[in-house]
Amino acid sequence: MFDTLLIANRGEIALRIQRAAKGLGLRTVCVYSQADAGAPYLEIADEAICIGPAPARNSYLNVDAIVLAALQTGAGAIHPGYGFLSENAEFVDTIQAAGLTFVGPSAKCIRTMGDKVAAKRAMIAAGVPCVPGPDSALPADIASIKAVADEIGYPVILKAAGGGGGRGMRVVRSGDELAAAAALTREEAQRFFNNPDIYIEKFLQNPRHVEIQVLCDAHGTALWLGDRDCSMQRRHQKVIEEAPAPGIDRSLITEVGERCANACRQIGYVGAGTFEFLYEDGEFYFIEMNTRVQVEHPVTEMVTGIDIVTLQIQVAMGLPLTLSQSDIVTHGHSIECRINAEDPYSFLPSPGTVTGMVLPAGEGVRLDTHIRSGYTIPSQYDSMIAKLIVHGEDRQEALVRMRAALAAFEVQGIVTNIALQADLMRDGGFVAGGVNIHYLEHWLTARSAQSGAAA
Ligand code: MV4
Repeated sequence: MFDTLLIANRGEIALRIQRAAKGLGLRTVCVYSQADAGAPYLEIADEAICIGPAPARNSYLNVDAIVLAALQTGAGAIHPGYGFLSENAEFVDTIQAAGLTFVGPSAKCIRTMGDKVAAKRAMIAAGVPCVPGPDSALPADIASIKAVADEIGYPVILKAAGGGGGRGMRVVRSGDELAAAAALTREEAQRFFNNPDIYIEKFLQNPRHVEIQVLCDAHGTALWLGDRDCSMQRRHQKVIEEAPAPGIDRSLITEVGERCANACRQIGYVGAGTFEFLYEDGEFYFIEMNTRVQVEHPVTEMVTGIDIVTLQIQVAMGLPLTLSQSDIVTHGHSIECRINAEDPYSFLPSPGTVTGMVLPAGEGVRLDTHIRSGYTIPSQYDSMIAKLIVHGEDRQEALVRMRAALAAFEVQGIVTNIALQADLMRDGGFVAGGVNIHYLEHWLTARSAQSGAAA
């Protein structure tokens, strides 16, 4: 048990976690880099500790500085948020060696899910449907690789076992490209992830990205909290997320959700997590598991009424979940638009100082942001400055509310993608629902062809 929580993150998620911690009566400790000095969420922390200069490697990725800050302030637990050290098993080991609690799964589970081949093997054992392809790393000799590729059928995709999130992947469309592609992917895997293992899967040409949220306690309860569609993405950066995924048979979702919960029980998973799937032609295919809370968790909170971050912290305290699967009922529809300080055409980050804000509000509108008038957005971190989330009785009402919220939302003094989000909320393809992972990039290409801007 602990009475003080250190939040090893920044921005909107640092504020989000603080709100949950304070709701539980915990003291909060925030760590910050010199670039984040003066950030609004630091003012409500019981203690704020500067842990280093702006570069993340010297601050938010500095394991020793973060653990030392926890020990110095009497924080008994550390919440990693998302990104940074949130899926770093060594961070967990260091925290636990210092006698502190990590708000998340065991280092063992993080390592297993960080090795995409081991993850696939665990999923197959638990009956979670996976992409066709062996649950083992590829052998070195090209003859064996060709034999596996021939059995799967082209196109295939080669992936780094230590990769994920779109890094270290290569599509191969015919046998004569395979040897060079395998050598390149293996070299990148070693260089980027310090692990040369690669694996092979059938390449799905036009899938949707649908994910299942899970929440498990340390007493054997594993729940799945519905699904999210995250297909609206550009270069592996999600732009819009929604829950539930439109147009998918709910009995199929339930079957996949139950298998995810079963997998959690089998591997002894504790905490919040997300199973990522590709969905194509009515079938689900597991690709990765994220062992952290995700940016888009609010859309699940809006349709289930469950406070995921609060339950994450309570689970870390050793408390049992009082919910059972029959309590998890999703109601209505929720959409999230990520608001970025970026040029809506070039997508280049556009940091600067906010000179004024006009905020959206109204029934079913939620704004998760750490910025305010006068705040200067640092250039060293990702460009997301807010998440605008809406809830409606159905998808149509959620769309109406999102359009109104975006129209009312102003962040003055800097450039944002609010106008782009507003255009997307009126786009026929998106409004129809069920677009695949390529849709937004094609839409941007078509838009730039009309206006000569970057795609
Ligand atoms: C795939 C795929 C098609 N077929 N695997 C991208 C990041 C990582 N989550 C895995 N990814 C993909 N794996 C097979 N067998 C297509 C992608 C992919 C993708 C997946 C989800 C969301 C956006 C994506 C963008 C490009 C490629």
